[in-house]
Amino acid sequence: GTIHVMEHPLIEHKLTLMRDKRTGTKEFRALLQEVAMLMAYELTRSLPLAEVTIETPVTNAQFRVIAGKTLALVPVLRAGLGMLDGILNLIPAAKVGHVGLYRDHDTLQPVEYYCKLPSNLQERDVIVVDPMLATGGSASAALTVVKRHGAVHPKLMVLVAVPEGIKKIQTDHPDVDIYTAAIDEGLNEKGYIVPGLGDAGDRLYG
Ligand code: HSX
Ligand code: HSX
Repeated sequence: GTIHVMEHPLIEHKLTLMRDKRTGTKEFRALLQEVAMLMAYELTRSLPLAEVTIETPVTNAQFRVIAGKTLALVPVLRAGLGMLDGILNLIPAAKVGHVGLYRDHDTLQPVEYYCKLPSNLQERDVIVVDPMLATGGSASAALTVVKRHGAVHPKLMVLVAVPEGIKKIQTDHPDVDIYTAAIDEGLNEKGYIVPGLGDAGDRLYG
């Protein structure tokens, strides 16, 4: 898949504020939703349009509306929820599914603990949403889940990615395009993204 780094001064500025450890929970939450909305704006740039006839108060004429499949957003619990409302601000008609994953302490493998997805996933444009792509274990597992429920060529939208996680997704899911606001240096010994912004779930929810 292709990796798209969504470069925009507003996205970069807000992400920098989020990286600052002095930024508190309330502001961090607001910034993540704002960045998610801006990323959704960029990501939807290539949506196909179709001609429709519209009766204006003056005349009938041809105009264009978004065509094709309804979007389905799948935030990975729990940090993915931090981006959901921002995206829904722009795409209110999107369907939403939830996938919950935790890491098993013995096997270190992601384990699915919750899964509720919209019907007819095979007919939708599915976007898996999670702020951090670190080792890639969680996102890869979430993509496997949505594919098992029918998703075709789902997309992955993250805030910060590292080369390790990108490589994992490209190996496990070569059909998946990744959209990120930044590619950071790498992972430290604890699996945290460097320089990163810490644990997104903890910074969102404490
Ligand atoms: C980590 O993310 C582990 O798999 C945890 O179980 C999971 C927790 O994420 P969050 O609830 O903080 O978003 O990689
Ligand atoms: C964080 O850990 C994020 O929200 C993701 O769910 C996960 C990323 O870690 P990894 O599975 O890519 O290593 O809580």
